[in-house]
This record gives sequence, structure tokens and C-alpha cells, in this order.
Amino acid sequence: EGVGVQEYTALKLKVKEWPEAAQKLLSGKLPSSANVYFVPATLRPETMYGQTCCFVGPNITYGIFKVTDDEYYFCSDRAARNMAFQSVFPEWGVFPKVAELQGSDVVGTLVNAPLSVHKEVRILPMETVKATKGTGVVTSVPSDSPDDYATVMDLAKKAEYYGIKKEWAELEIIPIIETPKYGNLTAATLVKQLKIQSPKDAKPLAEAKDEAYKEGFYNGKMIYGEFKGKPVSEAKNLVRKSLIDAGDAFNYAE
Ligand code: A2H
Repeated sequence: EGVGVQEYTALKLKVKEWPEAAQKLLSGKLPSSANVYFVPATLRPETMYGQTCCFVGPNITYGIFKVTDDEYYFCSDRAARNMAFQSVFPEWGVFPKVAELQGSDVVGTLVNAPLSVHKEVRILPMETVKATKGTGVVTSVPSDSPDDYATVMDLAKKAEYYGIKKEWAELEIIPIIETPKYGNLTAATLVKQLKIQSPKDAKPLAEAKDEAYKEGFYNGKMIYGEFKGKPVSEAKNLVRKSLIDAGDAFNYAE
């Protein structure tokens, strides 16, 4: 990876209901009062209004880590270790693992998505999630992320193959940011313009991702939420702060 530090916002998506596979694997491992949170790492906190689902890598191994008596985080071991040296856990360098699961075990989990127009979203599989980046959990904002857009389209098209309900991948995509070049659904526009057919079209997706990020950051304007009317470059830190102040997110760096 490149030089320097990547500053992410780690969002807390509280579990409302586990699928059967996860329930069995977790039985007896968590106190009944425990709140478990999926913790996606994002570079675009200002887009969190548009979350429609949250991705895990189906073949990635994850842990559930105890933060306090009633708060537990779902993320990769690697991320938990990093967090343990960023004062996320009460004891420096310690990240107690209470359970281990595969991404595929948690597909279908119902979680609360802070700030999103969709209060409850599903955990869905994304084959291109990297185990070695962020927390291994990626919240999906198909209005502004070409990767997320290509993935939700593919999931809806092949729901049966992925073992999910089609409607889990078809939550409405709400415009959050407007840019002069790509309108108010930047990701969809770029995916169409670059004729991207699948989440595996790595090269054009990388190009779309760069372009969406630059145009959004430098020329984008918020058209939804508390900071409607403000430039994205300003709203980014305001939304981040508001999520952290509400206890719905924390800083995570690597
Ligand atoms: B971003 P960088 Cl709206 N594997 O959040 C694959 N992708 C990952 C990941 C992993 N392990 N961990 C994080 N990411 C994604 C929002 C977003 C993101 C939007 C637009 C672009 C965008 C909603 N998804 O990222 O390689 C996360 O998706 C494009 C830069 O560390 C995270 O921010 O630069 C971003 O990639 C981190 O990418």
C-alpha cells in the first residue's frame, strides 16, 4: 500500500437479528444483554445517509471482540489488533475475541444503519472485499460508490446464486450528493458511461472510483441531510463529527 496513514471513520451498525447459521455458532458465547456492532470503515462519512446494505467478504474469517460488558464489535482480527493500539478497547493492546465466524455465516443479518434513510439494512456478500484493508466490512452506498453500485446490481440479478433475498439488494438508492459532471447519482452514471458489467471489472471500476471520489470531493454539494447545500469537502468532517458525537462512529487509522 501507499505511504502515509489512511484515516477512516468506523461506523457502528447494531445487530437486530442474526440469521440461523450465526445464531447456532454464537450460542452461549455472548451474554444476553450484549449489543454486537458490524464496524465498516469508510472514507466517505458524508455519504452515510445513502446506505442500503453492508458488505462482508463471504470467505473472510472475522471475529467478534469484546469492548465492554455490553458492547462487542464484528471485524477482522487485523482491524481489532489495530484498534487495540488506538484506545478503542479498554486495555492497551488487548482485543478479547469471543467468537470466530466466516462472512458467509452472517449474510442476511439485519442491522441498524446510523444516519441512513433506510433504518435497517442487511449484511450481504461482496467478493471483492479485501481482508487486509480497513475492517474487512464495507458499508454500501450505491449512489456514490461505483464498487457498491456494481455489487448491488449483481446481487439483485443473481440473488438465488448468492443465497439472498432479492429485495435485500434492492433498497431504494437515494441521491445524496450532486456534482456538475455526473448529476445526483454519480456511481450509476459512471458505471453506465464506462460500460461496467460486473463487480469484477476491476480496471474500469478503479477508474470510476477515482473519478467519483475526485468529482465528489472537489465539486460535490450535499443535497440531503443536516448539511444540505454545503460542499462535500466541508460536510465530510461535519458528518463525521456528528456521528462520533452521537456515539455511532469512531476514528480508525491504519
Ligand atoms: B468507502 P482505500 Cl460512497 N475492501 O465508503 C474493499 N473496499 C473497502 C474495504 C475493504 N476491506 N474497506 C473499505 N473499503 C471501501 C463509502 C464510499 C467509499 C463511497 C465512495 C467511495 C469509497 C461507502 N462504501 O471508497 O483503498 C470503503 O468504501 C473509494 C475510495 O482505503 C472505503 O470508503 O482508499 C474505501 O473503500 C477505502 O478505500
